[in-house]
Amino acid sequence: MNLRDSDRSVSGAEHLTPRSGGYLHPMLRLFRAPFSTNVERVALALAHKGLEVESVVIAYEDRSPVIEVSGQGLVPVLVDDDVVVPDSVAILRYVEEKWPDPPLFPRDPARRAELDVFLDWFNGVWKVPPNTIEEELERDDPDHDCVRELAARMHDSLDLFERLLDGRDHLFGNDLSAADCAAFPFLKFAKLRDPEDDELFHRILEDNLQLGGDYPRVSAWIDRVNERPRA
Ligand SMILES: N[C@@H](CCC(=O)N[C@@H](CS)C(=O)NCC(=O)O)C(=O)O
Repeated sequence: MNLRDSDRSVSGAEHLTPRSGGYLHPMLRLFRAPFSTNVERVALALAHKGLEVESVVIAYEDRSPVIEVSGQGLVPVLVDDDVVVPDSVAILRYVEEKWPDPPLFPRDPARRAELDVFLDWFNGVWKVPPNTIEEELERDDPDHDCVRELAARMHDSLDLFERLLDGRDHLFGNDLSAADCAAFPFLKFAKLRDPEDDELFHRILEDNLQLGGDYPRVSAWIDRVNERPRA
């Protein structure tokens, strides 16, 4: 999506100056909201690439700044000069294409395809139980059997992540990749939740991903990725 010159002024949002210590791309802006999992995906990726951004922090009660710039109301949205990129995974791919080093996607086509499959699975399959639990709990008469079944599915998925981390520091190898950027902001709730963050979706993640001392590799990976910088 192209952004016309006349659209560049965005009102009603708090503009932050970039944090110190990195390269400031003069035309890179990130529309974000506090505690957003999908924004954190992008913040990890941008920091990995050494890119700094001007942040435009929106409140969910007033999406007008992000709608004005992207035609839709969800964050993150990355604005690079006259290119507007909504959607966290699309942003990860865009950033990789434009700033390939250090990489977040494998250069080998087969390994790249495996990572593409993981990203589709995480968004299209793994996220379904927590999203459905949230929808159920927001109903007047939640189906508690359904919630219990989905909660068990969430917890069982920890086995898979524990195995993905067998013998390596990150989900797709020893180095950070787009898989870690995509999964960490959700899985981190197994250990970490900001006390100020009381979003229902995040409490569902926290409640149903408890490690209980059983997933040492997942636990160490959460600590490892959490130490990384965010843009
Ligand atoms: N597929 C989008 C989803 C974006 C999304 O759902 N963003 C959330 C924040 S994590 C949002 O803007 N929520 C506002 C709302 O749902 O009202 C992506 O991956 O970026």
